[in-house]
Amino acid sequence: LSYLLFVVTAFFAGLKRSLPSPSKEQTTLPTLQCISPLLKTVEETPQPIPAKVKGHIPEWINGSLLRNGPGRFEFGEEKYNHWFDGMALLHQFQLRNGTVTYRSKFLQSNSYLTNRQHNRIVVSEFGTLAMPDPCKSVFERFMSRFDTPKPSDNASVSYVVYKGDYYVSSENTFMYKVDPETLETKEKVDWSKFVAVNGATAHPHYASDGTTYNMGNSYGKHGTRYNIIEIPPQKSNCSDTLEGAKVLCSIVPMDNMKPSYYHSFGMSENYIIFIEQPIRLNLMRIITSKFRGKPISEGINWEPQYSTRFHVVNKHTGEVLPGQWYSKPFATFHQINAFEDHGCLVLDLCCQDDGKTLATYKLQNMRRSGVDLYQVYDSVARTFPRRFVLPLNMSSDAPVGKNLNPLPYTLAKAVKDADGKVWCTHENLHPEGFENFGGLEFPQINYSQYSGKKYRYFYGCGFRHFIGDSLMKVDVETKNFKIWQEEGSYPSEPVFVPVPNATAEDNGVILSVVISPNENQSAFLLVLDAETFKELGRAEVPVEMPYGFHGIFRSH
Ligand SMILES: *[C@@H]1O[C@H](CO)[C@@H](O)[C@H](O)[C@H]1NC(C)=O
Ligand SMILES: *[C@@H]1O[C@H](CO)[C@@H](O)[C@H](O)[C@H]1NC(C)=O
Ligand SMILES: *[C@@H]1O[C@H](CO)[C@@H](O)[C@H](O)[C@H]1NC(C)=O
Ligand SMILES: *[C@@H]1O[C@H](CO)[C@@H](O)[C@H](O)[C@H]1NC(C)=O
Ligand SMILES: *[C@@H]1O[C@H](CO)[C@@H](O)[C@H](O)[C@H]1NC(C)=O
Ligand SMILES: *[C@@H]1O[C@H](CO)[C@@H](O)[C@H](O)[C@H]1NC(C)=O
Ligand SMILES: *[C@@H]1O[C@H](CO)[C@@H](O)[C@H](O)[C@H]1NC(C)=O
Ligand SMILES: CC(=O)N[C@H]1CO[C@H](CO)[C@@H](O)[C@@H]1O
Ligand SMILES: [Fe+2]
Repeated sequence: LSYLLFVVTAFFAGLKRSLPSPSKEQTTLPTLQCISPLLKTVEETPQPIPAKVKGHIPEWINGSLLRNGPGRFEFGEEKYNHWFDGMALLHQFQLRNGTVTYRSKFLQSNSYLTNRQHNRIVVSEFGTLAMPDPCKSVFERFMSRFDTPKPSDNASVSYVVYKGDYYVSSENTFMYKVDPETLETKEKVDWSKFVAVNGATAHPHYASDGTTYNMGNSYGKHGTRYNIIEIPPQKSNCSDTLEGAKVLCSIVPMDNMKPSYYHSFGMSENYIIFIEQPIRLNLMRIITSKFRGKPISEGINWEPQYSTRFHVVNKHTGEVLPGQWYSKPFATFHQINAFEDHGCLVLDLCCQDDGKTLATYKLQNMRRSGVDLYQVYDSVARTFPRRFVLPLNMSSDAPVGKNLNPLPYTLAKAVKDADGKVWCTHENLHPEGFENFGGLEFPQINYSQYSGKKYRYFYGCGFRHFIGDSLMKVDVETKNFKIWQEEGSYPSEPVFVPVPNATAEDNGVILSVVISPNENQSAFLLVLDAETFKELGRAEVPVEMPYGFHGIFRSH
């Protein structure tokens, strides 16, 4: 095999690998490979096509990897600005008895259908403001600025499961139920019809009894609230979709007109952990965005004058714990895991020291090339896995100024101030040298067995580019890590699939979809042994696929 496979288990202290594919000439600035072919509109593949298997795909893998992400970036002459704006393309890699088939379909959302019908962008997206219909009169066009923006329903971020049904979700009001076998779009579901929230995140948590938890904001007459939502496990009677969902508890923001943006939240066996971070939604700017001719994305800002605060809620009672846990400002999109130990919460997160990333992921930026591309990439903070410890069980006479973390295996600190606030300082969940791989995002664990529990391994993508360019496995005990990478290859979020009757946490495989901007390199589904991180096999699919966001494995 002519590809490059790095498996690095050693401590990386000494390793000095220069950053992304540096150009040969010493004097020139670093460059990055142009990835615009991975950010372009593609055709759907509605009928399953067979993939060409190389190596060996274990016969016991029986099910499908379902993935979501943007697949169409323009209608007619009008183009989206932001990576998150592209229309949802649903992918399915079906694995059966060592063979693989692929299919994909566009989500038939209202945004998609309306835009296609008009052959222009009618529905505004996160980073793209739909322009008024040019056929309308000047007066009508002016007045249309005062309409409330039509909410988009392009659920392009992830697959989620509620009551055993599959949905695609972004983080707004609407989700779509989809048929995981055929990828057909089924009914549209409006969160606000079931529970008093304006939407929910694309990253719910699943408890072992099937109860699902999520979070969403509400903007009522009493002000803005962050709400924790509980969705019951089964369908009872004829109750469908989200019936029975309820608000478990509401949390008051630090600043009513500037609530935090959150992309996910943490959950341990007994607690929900909400991280109120200094990425703020400036409601005034968002409400007036259309009038001011700006997309919604411009109302979201990094405001590091605020600290980051942790809120802990008892999942069974809905009670918000009285503690005040804070940290210096950081931004987080994905939590890795959380668990309880000796009266403390251990919280592992992918963190950035600065939260300006959202604004940088504009398509215009990502489609640059060479030095230009490198410079924009380099301006974005890297994301690193970090561990925080929150002592839950502090008596009021706990000493001020002392580290209250009793756990011997982590250097994370929690120090109480005279005013009762507890300042938490993280421990890096990675060794030195890890920086050279660009940090880690898209974290995944052996979820069904270890979510909310003490665990040992997580997986993720390294980001020496705007998109993932390696796969990693990190051992949180030793902090050793393993890596898979290949020149010119961009792997997606790694999804762990356990071997039947597994005895070890990492008995199973990692599935990831690998794509390349090189014309001679076909897209493929990569299957790694999760334990050794060595390739078992790959299934090549001669179809263009853009880089996507999240996926889920559905076993048969
Ligand atoms: C995979 O699952 C399907 C559906 O349950 C079943 O019909 C099939 O026999 C299974 N195949 C293998 C190889 O286990
Ligand atoms: C699985 O594939 C093998 C050959 O690769 C074949 O011998 C076997 O019959 C297949 N099993 C099923 C259940 O299709
Ligand atoms: C099921 O339906 C019956 C009759 O319609 C109703 O009395 C009962 O409360 C329902 N149960 C649940 C859990 O919704
Ligand atoms: C809280 O602290 C007390 C005394 O330090 C201890 O006995 C108890 O187990 C702790 N609670 C939890 C949930 O760990
Ligand atoms: C996690 O690991 C255990 C073995 O410890 C295995 O039984 C289980 O199926 C795995 N679950 C998932 C979803 O990976
Ligand atoms: C896994 O466990 C099931 C039931 O516990 C058993 O029937 C099956 O043979 C086992 N499979 C393997 C591969 O050991
Ligand atoms: C594929 O193309 C890339 C650049 O376009 C080149 O660097 C690489 O050597 C080619 N690989 C093969 C196997 O031809
Ligand atoms: C207007 C709107 O809600 N657009 C959404 C389209 O989908 C992306 C990705 O999920 C969201 O970020 C946007 O908010
Ligand atoms: Fe996400």
